[in-house]
Amino acid sequence: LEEDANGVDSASSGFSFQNESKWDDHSSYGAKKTLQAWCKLSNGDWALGKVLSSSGSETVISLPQGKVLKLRTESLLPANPEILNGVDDLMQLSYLHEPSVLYNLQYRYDQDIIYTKAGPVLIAINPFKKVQLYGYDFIEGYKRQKMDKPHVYAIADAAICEMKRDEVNQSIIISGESGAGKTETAKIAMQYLASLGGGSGIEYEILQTNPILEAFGNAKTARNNNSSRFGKLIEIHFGATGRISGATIQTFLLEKSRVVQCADGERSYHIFYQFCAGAPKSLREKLNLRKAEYYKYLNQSSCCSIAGVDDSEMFFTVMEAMNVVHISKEDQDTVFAMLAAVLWLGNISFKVIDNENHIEVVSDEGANTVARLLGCSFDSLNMALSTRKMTVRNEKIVQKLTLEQAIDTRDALAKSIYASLFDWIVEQINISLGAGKRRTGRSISILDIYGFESFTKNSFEQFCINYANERLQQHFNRHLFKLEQEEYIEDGIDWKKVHFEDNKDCLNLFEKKPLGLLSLLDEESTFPNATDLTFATKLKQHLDSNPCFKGERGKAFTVCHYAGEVMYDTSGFLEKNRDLLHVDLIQLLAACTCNLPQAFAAKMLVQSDDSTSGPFRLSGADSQKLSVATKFKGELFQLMQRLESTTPHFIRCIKPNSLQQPGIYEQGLVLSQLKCCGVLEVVRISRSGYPTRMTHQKFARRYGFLLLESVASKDPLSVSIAILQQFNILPDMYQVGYTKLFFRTGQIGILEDTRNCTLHGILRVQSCFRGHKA
Ligand code: AOV
Ligand code: MG
Repeated sequence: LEEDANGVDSASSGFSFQNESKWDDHSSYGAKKTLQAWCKLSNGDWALGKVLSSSGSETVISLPQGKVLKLRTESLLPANPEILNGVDDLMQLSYLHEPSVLYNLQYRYDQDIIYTKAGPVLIAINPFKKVQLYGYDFIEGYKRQKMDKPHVYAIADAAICEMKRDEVNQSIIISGESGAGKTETAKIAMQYLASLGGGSGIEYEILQTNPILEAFGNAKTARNNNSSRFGKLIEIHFGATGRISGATIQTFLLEKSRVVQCADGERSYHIFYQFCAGAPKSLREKLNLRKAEYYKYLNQSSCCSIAGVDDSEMFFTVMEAMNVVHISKEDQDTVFAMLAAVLWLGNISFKVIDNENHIEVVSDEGANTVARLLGCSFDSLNMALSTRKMTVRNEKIVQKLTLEQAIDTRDALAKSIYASLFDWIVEQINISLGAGKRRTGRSISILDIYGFESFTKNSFEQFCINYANERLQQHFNRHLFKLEQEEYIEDGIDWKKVHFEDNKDCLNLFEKKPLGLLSLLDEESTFPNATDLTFATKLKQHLDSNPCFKGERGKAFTVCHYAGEVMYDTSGFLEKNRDLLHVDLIQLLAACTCNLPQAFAAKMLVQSDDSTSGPFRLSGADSQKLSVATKFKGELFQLMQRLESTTPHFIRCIKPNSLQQPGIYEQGLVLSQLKCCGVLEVVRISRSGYPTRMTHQKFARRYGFLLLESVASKDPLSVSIAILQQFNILPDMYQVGYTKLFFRTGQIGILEDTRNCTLHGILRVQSCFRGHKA
């Protein structure tokens, strides 16, 4: 059946696609009278029924379980003929509407065919199990173009071909909500690119960055057992010969709050558990390492293991990978010492020393181990965690900290050590991948960021993650809807605009100055007396009239994202946005005898220096730097600019159920994801659109010599029209614009074939002739 279906394309199947209304969402069964029809059940799901009888306004259908229903004819949607079951590309469906798309994807999913094309976009449905679609044979199949079914490999291959053909950098942009399969898909694409080889093992090195970055940057969340908590762009460079010459990895905003706190049932970063479970005895003794359950930062969420995951085995995989990317044994030991220091920081305890709740650090195993691992004395650690040096009216004073302040200070230190460690590792990887070298060739970038998130409680992290997804959605819209349609309109062809959900209003809500979410957040962050509540109130004051914003009671507000509404709790927003590490702590790190803390401190000082000209300044504080949100926004803008200079290839990952289980296909969940990324609209534009286009000049030059009769007027347009007529290209198959000719899929093929045959013919005659003369 699969085979049959692929042989059918919409132009030749007898379901000619010139009749626009038949793939209109609203074209009801009534006008079509197909043998089967879709009806919506009371639970919102769609069911396929056999039509028993139809009398104008009422239709009787029988459903699979033997149920017979009498329904209003206009409530039914026509079903596709069975020959179209499970087509490779949704473009081939005669009736394009919600149930037909859902059914087609499910039909394939049930047979473990997880990839389907939606015009130019690849849809990937997470199988939540091993599927036999990868590995050497498949890679070779796609490389030799022997396989042509939709696949990540096919996308990667297209990127390679277009990079070579057009000499333009390419990007593979992977999106989808949390747990949809972006990271796995990115790895599959990398696997294909790596198979091109590069010499001296560079391709293997590139693949081995994955286990390292996942260990340090992924964690179990309520949505995904292996959720990325950072964004990643990997740019793979190719030399003149088409082989891999190196790579650069750029990461975006790691969720560092997770190091000190995570929700029930979630975990901190994988590496902590892997380390506790897998470190060899000598290392355990040296670092005074215990089981994960012993550490407060790890045991607070009552979840230290993941079903089916062997943390201790993973530790060896990560160590091996670190060797591959040339992180020396010595450096690895320092990395582990930093991890242990972070864990022991969480176990530091304080004792209250007066009736004003001032504290000092207890000199126990926790504090002494931290001091030893960082390379500082207990006394300096105690000073840094229990006091704060300040300048008040030109006088230096030492302020004692309360228990609450001390805990915050300790946690801030743990977070900044971990985040610095993460950045340091990425830096080492980049050095090893030759990121610093001058590049001459082209590149393919793969983007894998954290997916859209909506939990019961959403904080600053979700705010940033969802903002990033909003930006990415804009890029997707721009390329698939806006630019495409603008080109048609600019060139004056007859085009009925396809509507799409533009998310620019929501982006505006975030980015508008001075009254957008980010600006208001920054402004509030500069007031020392501001609180999370005053911030929420301020948002309500200024944004309540914005249709994408809803004020909520207390410290909350709601944003209407392209992927759904999310209510944010402003608790901690200001603190996390300021992200100030007090100089006392930077000085503590700088004075450590261990080289990594020193390096971290040096970097922090440079960063706060760099950004003195930035818009963010916390009055009264002795350091100034960009706020987290503003810095993130800048990074996203840069990312978008970089992507704009590439030819994009889009992959949309879809999560079939919220249970992370194989074989379960929840229609409602899939539908909402298809809707928010505009899959139906993409298919509609591609199907009615004109993917091939050529200027009049180029067209006349390329095919003009095929004309049998000479044309009276030699201008390119007249020549072009004459060619179209001679080849009998049907008027529905092309349009003539002011500067270009636009063709439907496949139309230019006839001309190209004739051209090639003719050229070859001419060449043969010429060589014959030359042979004769000789
Ligand atoms: P994400 O990257 O989109 O979420 P992942 O790529 O981590 O999602 O996928 C989640 C899980 O789904 C993986 O750990 C696998 O178990 C499974 N999975 C996904 N794709 C495949 C596949 N092609 N074959 C087999 N299993 C798969 V997040 O990072 O949370 O947004 O922030
Ligand atoms: Mg991921």
